[in-house]
Amino acid sequence: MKDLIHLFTHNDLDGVGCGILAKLAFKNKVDVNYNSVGSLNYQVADHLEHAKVQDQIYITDLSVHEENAKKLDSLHKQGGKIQFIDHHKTALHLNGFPWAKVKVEYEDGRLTSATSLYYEYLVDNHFIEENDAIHEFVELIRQYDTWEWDKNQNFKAKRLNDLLYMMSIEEFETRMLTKLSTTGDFSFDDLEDQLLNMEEKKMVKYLRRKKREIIQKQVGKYWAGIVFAESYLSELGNELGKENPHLDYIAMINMGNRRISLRTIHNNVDVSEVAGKFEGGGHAKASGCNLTQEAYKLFVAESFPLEPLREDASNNVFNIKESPNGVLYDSKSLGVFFLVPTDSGKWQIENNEKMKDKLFSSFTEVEKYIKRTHAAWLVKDEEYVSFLAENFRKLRTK
Ligand SMILES: [Mn+2]
Repeated sequence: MKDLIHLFTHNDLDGVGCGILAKLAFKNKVDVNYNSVGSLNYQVADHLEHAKVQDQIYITDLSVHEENAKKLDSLHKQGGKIQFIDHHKTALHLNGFPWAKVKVEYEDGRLTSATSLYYEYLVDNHFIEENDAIHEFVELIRQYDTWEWDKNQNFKAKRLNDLLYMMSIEEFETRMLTKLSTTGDFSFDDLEDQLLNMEEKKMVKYLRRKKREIIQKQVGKYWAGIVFAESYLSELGNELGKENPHLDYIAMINMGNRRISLRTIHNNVDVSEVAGKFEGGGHAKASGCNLTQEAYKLFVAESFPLEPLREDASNNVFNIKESPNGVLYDSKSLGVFFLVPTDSGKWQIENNEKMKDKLFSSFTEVEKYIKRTHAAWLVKDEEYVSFLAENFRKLRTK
């Protein structure tokens, strides 16, 4: 009489959180099956072939297709114990079945996660004993899965996710089960802290290197920042996007698996639309697609002869963006650009001692123009100060 309880769940942090809670509650009576989005339906269908009516089946954090839903429903009608718990909008239609509970947000507006919903289910049914460590563990996962951690700058949630990806699911489970079985707060031990710190240092170095490799290129109607990368893609896409607001999106190309990851920080750009052109899709702000022949030509072959962008000077005190005293940029093609605000709040460009006629509605617009057309970069304070001194001297001797 083994494996009376079966849990089918996702293999990401939120799904693994459900697996850990199930093991805390049901100990060795539960068999946990971790799945990718693509493998869940296959695994569930396979299990239903020989499922016993007296067994309990849980499915969390991933949705079942119609055929499986029908099979689950008929098993349920025969007296089968089935509980489906999810928080994805795309699964809401399953709420029509008595065995499904899909909830996207709480009454107070906070977003749910599969782990938080499954925890509440286990508590309500007295399957698990509450403690502070479990409470915190569940909340960290909920914040990570819903991106609330980013708004709250809750790096403990981010570190919990990093830790999962640094080891096997089994090792992560074992570590978490030990922490959650003892009283006290949820915290990382010395070894975990060291591992996480080392990983963070590695990431910072990697991002610094990648920032020097970014190439800009117009692809269709959008300006893309192109970089070859295969690690820390979500952090890299976010940082490159923030540092290059003049680019519509960032394309991170992995030559090994022939995939492109697309990220944007702009609300008016939909990268799932771009991905759709290359056998891909996803969300408006984060998508992925294949490195098809056409994508290879546009993103790789045509960008190969182009030089990487120069980085803007950091740590400036005087030559800073939107400065009312003017902002100085340099470029390989046309030399220095001095961006100056006009009395009416618009911006103008001085290049080679000549003021251009064109007026730009904002600093963002004028910077976008010189960066896109001349790959200009913000110069260091020293150059800015000597530029201003030189201009002042010229004015006096006129
Ligand atoms: Mn989830």
